[in-house]
Amino acid sequence: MAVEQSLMLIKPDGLVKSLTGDIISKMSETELKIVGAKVVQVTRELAEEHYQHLREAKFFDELIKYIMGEYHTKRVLALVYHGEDAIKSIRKIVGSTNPEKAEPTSIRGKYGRITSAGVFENVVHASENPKEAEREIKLWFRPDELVYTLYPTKIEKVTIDKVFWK
Ligand code: IDP
Ligand code: MG
Repeated sequence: MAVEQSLMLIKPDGLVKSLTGDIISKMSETELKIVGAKVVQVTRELAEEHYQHLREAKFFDELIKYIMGEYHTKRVLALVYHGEDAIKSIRKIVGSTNPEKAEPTSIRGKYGRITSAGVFENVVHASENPKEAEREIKLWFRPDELVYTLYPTKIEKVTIDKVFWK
């Protein structure tokens, strides 16, 4: 078994149905550690980059609208889990992509549905393999938003406008 990390997203349907607590409780069965967490308003750019492997799928436009929150709420909870066998153990708890085929006690089996438009509203995302996990974690999080330095970093000098409380 390898120590891994995985990106988990509680999608807009999960947030609007107040499932965050239930999902995080269920995740505690894995004994993995949360090493990053934030609420994100997903831009089109982030959505299309995240689901780049599905660009040709016939449900792509609907999927982008779904993850951007057009049907529920414009919020996604992004979490990074770290620990032994993280990817496989999370995928098991999450269940199959199609919520109707997912194990009934898995997160997607319990809470997912297929809409009349054919969108799989399956409540959560979980990385499929270590390569995808690395790509996704780097897409969703900056190094300083994680409590562990999971991947090599570099320092660059930049000048930026930053927002402060008045
Ligand atoms: P995964 O989320 O289980 O890794 P992917 O194949 O990577 O599954 O698909 C990403 C997301 O696209 C799914 O979670 C689901 O929301 C949506 N999706 C995948 N396949 C279908 C489909 O056949 N019809 C409608 N939506 C789908
Ligand atoms: Mg996937």
